[in-house]
Amino acid sequence: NSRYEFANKEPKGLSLDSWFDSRARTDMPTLTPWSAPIIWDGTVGRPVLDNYYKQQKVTIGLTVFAIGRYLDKYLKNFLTSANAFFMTGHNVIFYIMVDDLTKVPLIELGPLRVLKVFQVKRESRWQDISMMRMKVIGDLIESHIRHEVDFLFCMDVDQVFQSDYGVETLDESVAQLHAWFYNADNTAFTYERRPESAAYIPYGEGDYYYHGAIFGGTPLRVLNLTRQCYQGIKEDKEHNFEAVWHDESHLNKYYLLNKPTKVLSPEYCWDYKIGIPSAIRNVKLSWMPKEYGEVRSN
Ligand code: 2GW
Ligand code: MN
Repeated sequence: NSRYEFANKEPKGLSLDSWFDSRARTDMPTLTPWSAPIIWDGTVGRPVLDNYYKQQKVTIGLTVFAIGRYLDKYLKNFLTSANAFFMTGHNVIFYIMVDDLTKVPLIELGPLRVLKVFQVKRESRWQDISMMRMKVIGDLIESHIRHEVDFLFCMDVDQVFQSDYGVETLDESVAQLHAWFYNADNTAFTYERRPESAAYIPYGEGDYYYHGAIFGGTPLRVLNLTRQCYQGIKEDKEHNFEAVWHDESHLNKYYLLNKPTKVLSPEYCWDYKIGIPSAIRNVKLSWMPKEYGEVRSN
């Protein structure tokens, strides 16, 4: 019942078996109950995919918001590391949303990389800074992004790329397993549990706890996601309600109803505070430590 039509960008001449080995990891589930691949290190033959996407001349977009202190504190490291490790060898457009154009760091980009900067107005509450991303990303997909890229990722800025984050992550609708919950039972997931919220998920339901720091897919799929999440955020606001984990709660509700076609292991967004369990073999992106008192004092 979506307003959008989804163009099928699945690799056409490329079957899942030609690049994905679900048996390469026996320590972790590598397929969801609806048979979407869960990308763990070792399950992917990346050269096959790299060749395929190079022939297709794909362009991949990456949106990131850096507002207020997050602009000073995180954007430079995020961009520098993304330039080095995000979709190396493929065309990339970075869409940077900031509240102060004069503070955008000057970094030397690789040859296949373009940076587009947009000014957005700063919300006074941090919860609104986080949630308004759904609205702004949706508007930007409609006006620019859908004409410019084949695939899109949307990420938090308070993280740093550690190694190649490649085309094995591309798909129609891509969700990220949250590092703290990949091994947890669904009753432990921090879904919104109050029935008054549009993000409500009852105990016993839900497949995974997904992380709001990364979501992606084809532009139309991501547009649909951001519109539906923003709709839920607005409905809650009309009832003076706010979901427990803000946009992330609405994202989890969305993915419960609209199953992702690919799921990324927590190696794609790891929190070193947890340590390095044996399942985590190759970290591609990691959380930056954050002193909540310092950055969350607005
Ligand atoms: C956010 C919280 C408190 C104070 C400031 C901000 C803030 C966020 C800000 O001042 N400026 C800013 O640009 N942001 C953007 O929002 C930035 O891109 C940041 O990465 C993103 C989400 O905020 P963050 O990273 O502090 O939230 P986390 O790491 O606790 O993230 C999870 O939960 C959030 C909802 O509470 C989101 O769903 C997020 O996607 C999740 O990773
Ligand atoms: Mn974050």
